[in-house]
Amino acid sequence: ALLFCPPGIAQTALPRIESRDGRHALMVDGAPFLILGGQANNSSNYARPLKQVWPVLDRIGANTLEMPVAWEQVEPREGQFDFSFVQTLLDEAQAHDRRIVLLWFGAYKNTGLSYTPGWVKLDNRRFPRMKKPDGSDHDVLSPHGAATLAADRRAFVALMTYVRDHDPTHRIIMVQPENETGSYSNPRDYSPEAQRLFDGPVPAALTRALGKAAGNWRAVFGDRADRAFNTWHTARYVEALAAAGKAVKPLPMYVNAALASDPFAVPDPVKISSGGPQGDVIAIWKAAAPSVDVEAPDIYDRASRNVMKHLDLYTRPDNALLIPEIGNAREYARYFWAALGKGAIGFSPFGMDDTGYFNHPLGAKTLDDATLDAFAVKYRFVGQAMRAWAKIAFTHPTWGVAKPDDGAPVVTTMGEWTITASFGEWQFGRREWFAEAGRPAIDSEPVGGGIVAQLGDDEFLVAGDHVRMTFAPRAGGKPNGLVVRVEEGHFEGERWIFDRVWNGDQTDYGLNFTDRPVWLRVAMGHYR
Ligand code: N0T
Repeated sequence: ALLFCPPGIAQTALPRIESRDGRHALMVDGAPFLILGGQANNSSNYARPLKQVWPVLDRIGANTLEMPVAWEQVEPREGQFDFSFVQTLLDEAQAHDRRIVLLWFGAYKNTGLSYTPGWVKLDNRRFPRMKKPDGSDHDVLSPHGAATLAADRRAFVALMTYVRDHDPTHRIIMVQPENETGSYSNPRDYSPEAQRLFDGPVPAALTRALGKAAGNWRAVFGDRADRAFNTWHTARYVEALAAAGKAVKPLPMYVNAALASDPFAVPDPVKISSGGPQGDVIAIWKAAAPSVDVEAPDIYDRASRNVMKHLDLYTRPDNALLIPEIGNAREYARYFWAALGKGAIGFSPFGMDDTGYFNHPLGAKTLDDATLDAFAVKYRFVGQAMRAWAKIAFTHPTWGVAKPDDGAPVVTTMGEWTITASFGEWQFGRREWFAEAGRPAIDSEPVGGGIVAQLGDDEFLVAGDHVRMTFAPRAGGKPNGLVVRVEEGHFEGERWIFDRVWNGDQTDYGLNFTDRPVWLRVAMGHYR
């Protein structure tokens, strides 16, 4: 349909998020894509350390690099822009055949202003910090600072303009404006100007979106008012960047959250990064920031119950699940399967480079082989079928599982069939038959997980590692259900290639996925 396409100019489709029937896909080059990502360390955004990033991405089989670009880096003097690092990044991403997710470290970086240029840091009159209740400065910029927003937005628009003009093939597939917005210790700005806003009415767009009656912030939100207020205004600030950036080049944009320590509780507004897009305030972000496509969790909590709850909170008909950061320690890798089963469009451990920095205890103590392999085995396996899985997950019911901390089996029902994932099993028989053999070593390891896609009423695609998947008729369902056939195969592009039939020891005691993931197609049926 592009009639006057100048020769040599690639007319590839823009990346975008597509949503249908409550499922989502990140479309890249016109088809569903799964980010098998790695995020570089915070200070790796310069040409020299970038050389230490690619070998780690190669090692784990990542297809995408998440890389910061800092405001201080591109606008060291006001109005003078230098995008040479962005060009280096584009050139090297091309050479290494990787996609890029660009992280804009602007006014907010883990809430603080450390990535702003010196001329911003040093001018508190023009770029005011938040005030604490006692009137003293808090080291987070106020989202009400009009000059801050204007300057931050101008730099972000300059970045997006550079991207528009220098990345015609869309190697950069997503953009994250700011990083972990909000404010720790001080739930909102208590300056007189902010106080005036706080005493005024909640914007109708917000009360309408939440189905609440009109009123001022305290009246509408009670003791959650300070955080709700800062959430709205922080989201509006980010919306201004995202909208202006998209007007230049409409790439998908997402925001990341420093999460609540207990996703089941009402967060303490003083302890949480108040204002950020945590799971309990996604609706405020959606109402305030329509140009932001996705709210996303940064997972640095090892407790399986909490991780699964965070994943649930961000999996919504109006929000694609994306894990832009997760600790790079080995025990986090199994959540890859859980995320994929929830239809995730991307997954990315943090700190994936060879600069020698480790954010332990958040992530790994060191990137030794066992740590890297925990991610690499999964990425290489799914990577080989990436386009096939991304399309299947966009168009079919899926389920994923990761070994819970207590090692207990996890069960679901899909149509007529109950699927049980159990962990720490031998590949033969039931563990309890072989008490004298002790327990398999993996029984005490934080490994194991898998994914299931329901391809038809009685047909499933299954994969995983260190897990036993058992398919059985659901209780109270149609009688005489059984496993008819289990095929192992692989994908060439989107096409299924049959390799062998599993039977006998391989199927008598469930489908035992070992340290080597495989794709299985399971046909179930009912005999008459
Ligand atoms: C993350 C990363 C980087 C007591 C931490 C996590 C990244 C940022 N922040 O390495 O700084 O840029 O998005 C904050 C998690 C706080 C947990 C505190 C537990």
